[in-house]
Amino acid sequence: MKNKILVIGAGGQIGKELVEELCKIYGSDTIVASDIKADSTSPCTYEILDVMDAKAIAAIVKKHDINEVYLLAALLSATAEKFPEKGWQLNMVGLLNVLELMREKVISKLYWPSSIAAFGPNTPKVNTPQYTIMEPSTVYGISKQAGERWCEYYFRRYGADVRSLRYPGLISYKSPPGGGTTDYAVDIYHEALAKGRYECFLNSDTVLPMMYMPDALKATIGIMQADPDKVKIRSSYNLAAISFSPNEIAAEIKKHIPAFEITYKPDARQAIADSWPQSIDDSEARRDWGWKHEYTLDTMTSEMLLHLEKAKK
Ligand code: VAH
Repeated sequence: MKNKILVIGAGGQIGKELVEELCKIYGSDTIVASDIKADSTSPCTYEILDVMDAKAIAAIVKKHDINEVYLLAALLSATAEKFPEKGWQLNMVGLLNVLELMREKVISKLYWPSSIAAFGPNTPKVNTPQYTIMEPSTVYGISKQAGERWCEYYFRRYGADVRSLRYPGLISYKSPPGGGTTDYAVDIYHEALAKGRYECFLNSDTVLPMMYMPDALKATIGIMQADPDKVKIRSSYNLAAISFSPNEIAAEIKKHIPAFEITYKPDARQAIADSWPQSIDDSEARRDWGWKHEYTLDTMTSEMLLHLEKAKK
């Protein structure tokens, strides 16, 4: 029985930490990490892989007897606005390449991340429900909304066991963010420790849904381990933890670094953030497969500063 797991996009903000966590749970001999660039630090077997190359994916799946795939390769919101064609191609062709392996029964389970970016400016902004208006205004969001439709289509038409979560902004100390609009919430911790000040590229009152990486990893592995009958939504589940604005995270940091100063200089990413919800209703995920978050802004800030401080020594 094949039971090996392939992580595509292992070099990204989520991928690096997901590979570490999967190796802890299943053993590093069960995990194969892959990305477009080499990585000599990988804790498990590593392959260079372009997710746009369907034959290369199939060859690695065959070579390593892969049964499950976590597909994380994507261009995020801010980067995809700079390179719209590449953003669309990478995010969509990559997904369809792996969904086709599901249809052919070459692999039996797939995790693919959507995002709150799949919502748009006409979506209700507070406690955004699972089912609502979705008119994303970014290439990244359009690719996520289209990807959700394809996931549900392949489930209904071919029985593909694909599972998905609409991630909020993710915050971690282990790996840098990768060109997203929520990256400020990672950069601010680094700058607070390094310089005691931070110039934020969003307005002070821009509230966005966010999540500490350990909670995101718990949700990602949790939905993949869930009994298939409990995964009732096969487009993508809303997923939530905390929502805050730049001035709220700055106030939390000031509890630890009283002299910390924040200034605001909104850039093109403000329009992207303004098109997204402020908070998410994830009651379906909590009801169907027992999701619950652990970290608050307070506990996340304490952990982020503690680990970043340690890393400086
Ligand atoms: C981005 N971090 O900013 C990603 C995420 C909800 C935001 O999808 O593009």
